[in-house]
Amino acid sequence: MMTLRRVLWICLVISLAMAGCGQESAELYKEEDLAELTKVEIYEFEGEALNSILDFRENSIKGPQAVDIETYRLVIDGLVEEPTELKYEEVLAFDKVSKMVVMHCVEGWSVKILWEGVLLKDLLDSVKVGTDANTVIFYAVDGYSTSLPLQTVLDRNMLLADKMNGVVMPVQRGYPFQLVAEDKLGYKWIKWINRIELSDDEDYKGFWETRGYSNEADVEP
Ligand SMILES: Nc1nc2c(c(=O)[nH]1)N[C@H]1C(S)=C(S)[C@@H](COP(=O)(O)O)O[C@H]1N2
Ligand SMILES: [Mo]
Repeated sequence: MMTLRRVLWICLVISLAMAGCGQESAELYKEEDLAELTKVEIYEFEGEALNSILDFRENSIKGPQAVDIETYRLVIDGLVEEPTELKYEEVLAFDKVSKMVVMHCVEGWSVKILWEGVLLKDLLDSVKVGTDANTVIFYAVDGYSTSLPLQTVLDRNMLLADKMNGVVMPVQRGYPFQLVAEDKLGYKWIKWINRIELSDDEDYKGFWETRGYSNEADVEP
């Protein structure tokens, strides 16, 4: 027989393992990185106050991933005419765009950040997306994945961000690239992206989506 106390303990352990548990992020940084970051980071944009990079919690399934930028490649493949592999600098050669966007995590916290990066639309145009593609599947170096309808990615002008608040994206936040999945919950904001696959599988489900989180992931007003 399971006692009530035992059931409560099991619930606690499970909930700590879920997307909702987070570690405050300042303690994840080395002292010298923190000093550099606070020197460069901007806290205001067009008269609006921004959150800090340090306001995030670390929620990732395997913790921060160290990506070797020399060997890093962003693969774009699937239903495209010209599959490609881009180096870090090749991604950054696309036109740069800045946007102030709030990221909402399912657990209730949110952060307003000035994101800087390249438009997904520009990346996708460069590989000539097939007419049968309707879904974009994103993969990351930690085995995480998530997906969005192609139309949503284009309509919302989603960015692949390499900088936040003027700072090159820290390892903890997804260096080299995080998806700015505007109007979608935090688990669509995939970090450490290394592959973008064009697909016709509208029912594809990523890491948290296969574990019961909504595939739409719309932020409720
Ligand atoms: N590669 C990768 N990206 C990821 C995750 C992850 O575990 N791995 N977690 C997601 C979740 S649940 C959230 S809320 C956001 C922001 O999490 P962070 O505060 O840990 O950056 O990143 C998302 N992107
Ligand atoms: Mo999350």
